[in-house]
Amino acid sequence: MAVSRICCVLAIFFSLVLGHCVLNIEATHHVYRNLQTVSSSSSNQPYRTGYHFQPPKNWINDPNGPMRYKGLYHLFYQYNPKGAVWGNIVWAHSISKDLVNWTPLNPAIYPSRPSDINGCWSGSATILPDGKPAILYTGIDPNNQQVQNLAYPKNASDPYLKEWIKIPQNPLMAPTRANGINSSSFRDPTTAWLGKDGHYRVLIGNKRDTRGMALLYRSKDFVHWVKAKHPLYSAKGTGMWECPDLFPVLSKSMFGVDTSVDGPFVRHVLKVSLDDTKHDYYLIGTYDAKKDKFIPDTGFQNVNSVLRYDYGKYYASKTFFDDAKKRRILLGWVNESSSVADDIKKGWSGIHAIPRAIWLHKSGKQLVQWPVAEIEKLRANPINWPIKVLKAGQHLQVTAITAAQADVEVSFEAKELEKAEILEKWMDPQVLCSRKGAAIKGGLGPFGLLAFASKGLKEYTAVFFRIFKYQNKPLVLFCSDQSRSSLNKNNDLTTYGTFLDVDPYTENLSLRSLIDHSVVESFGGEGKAVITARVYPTLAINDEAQIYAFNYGAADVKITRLNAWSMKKAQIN
Ligand code: DQQ
Repeated sequence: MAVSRICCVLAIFFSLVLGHCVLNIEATHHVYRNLQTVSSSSSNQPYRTGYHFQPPKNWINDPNGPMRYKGLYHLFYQYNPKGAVWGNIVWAHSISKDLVNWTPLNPAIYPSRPSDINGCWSGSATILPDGKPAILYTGIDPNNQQVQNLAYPKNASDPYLKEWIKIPQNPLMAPTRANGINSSSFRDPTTAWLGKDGHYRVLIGNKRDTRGMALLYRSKDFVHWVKAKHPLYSAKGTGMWECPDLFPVLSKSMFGVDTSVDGPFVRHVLKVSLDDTKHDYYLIGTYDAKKDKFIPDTGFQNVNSVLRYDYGKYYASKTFFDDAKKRRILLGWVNESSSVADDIKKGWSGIHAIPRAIWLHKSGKQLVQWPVAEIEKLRANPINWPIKVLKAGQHLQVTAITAAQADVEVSFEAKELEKAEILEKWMDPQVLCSRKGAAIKGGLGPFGLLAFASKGLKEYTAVFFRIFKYQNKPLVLFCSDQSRSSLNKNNDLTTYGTFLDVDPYTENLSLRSLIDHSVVESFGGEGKAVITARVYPTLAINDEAQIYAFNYGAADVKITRLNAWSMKKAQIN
């Protein structure tokens, strides 16, 4: 035991010091070959989450094949059963009745056939017209080629869908000399949709040179797939498109619809996870069912101005239609911001964000996201502040809740718009947030919340607004500043930010933060923009953590609402 621990420590030491085991394969994640089977026994675990999904140990990444089947929600996810870095990838499997409490089952899909012997990578579930589910996933074959495979439940009457059968015809889609597909950039099938012609369609992420694209395949029987001549959509300079997702949204309703629904009140959303930037971007547009083309309202001309689900850490997301509550649910992976050495020490890496309901904003210009209502049943010890003025330079503690595991909703009225700083030139909002972090006093703002604040404010994560005047109109900046979140400077302390489409003349600025030991998931403007941050305080842990409402601007602001709750622990696996 002692010997193996010493070996383990030596392996980590040499790999980190010499760095020779870090292979950056073109395919996807960093590959730390000799750390893929290293386990940890650390009992000091201040960063494990109380209600964000994660398994008891090891590495996780993308959510896969989410669906509701026979009254249960199923979540599969990319998982390394042997260590805290990416590798040995299988589809781990958990089920839930409420998207909050999860029960683990055995891995559902794991390497067992030539068509997936080197890994079972991401994919999606489709509920077929007979009500039975089918999973399309990427397998890595003996030549390390990416191919697409199909699995069916062994027993479709089992609501737990414990066992899956891979069909003998696999792989169903493969790179060949004839189709010219790059075998290391061909992965992550979407949920399929059924056209009026009775043919299924599915998208596969791909790139040609640096042109990212969603390849389209059609099938009559879900087994024989034929590649369409043209991709559904492509954009030059965007690099590999991972985990594409295409789904319909209703133009004037918060209800979700099944993936095959189309018609006059339907708009379509195409989401892609860009391997080059590690962010999830979405385009709103029209799906031309006759030509099998997606026509976005505005395209990918400038990646920085394309809308994102989340302006913090959030990747490889996937939606599914929840037929019980007629809503579309979005799930996403939130990676660590800590060093690989720290991940190995704690023995795990990666969590999932709280499932979000997602719908088209009434303007038609963007999506809105909100944590599923079920999460609210974890709320306890409600705190409700009376309306109060938060004076310039003031911070007030939100007391009487468990600050390291909490849900806080706050709204600010900021009316002294003549005090807003002038923004002469448009600037990247993330850069603006990092130049004007929470500690930099402003005119109107910064005001917002300090999460994971230590006594004396040596550590804190600040989520805040700052209002500028730009071209004579107010411009709202929404930031999450991690620069002081930890005294451990080995963490990624990048500040995140975006502009928020809210008019402070007519609307209050609302913020909801889901705070959970090492994650702060913040929804600005009633879910118009979301920023997720991973933080690892060294002082503000567990009972030592505090929450404040703060205003470091020159103008007073009014808190028109502050509701906060301790969050109970969920069964997260
Ligand atoms: N993760 C999977 C791939 C996918 C990537 C491998 C995205 O299928 O492209 O674990 O994070």
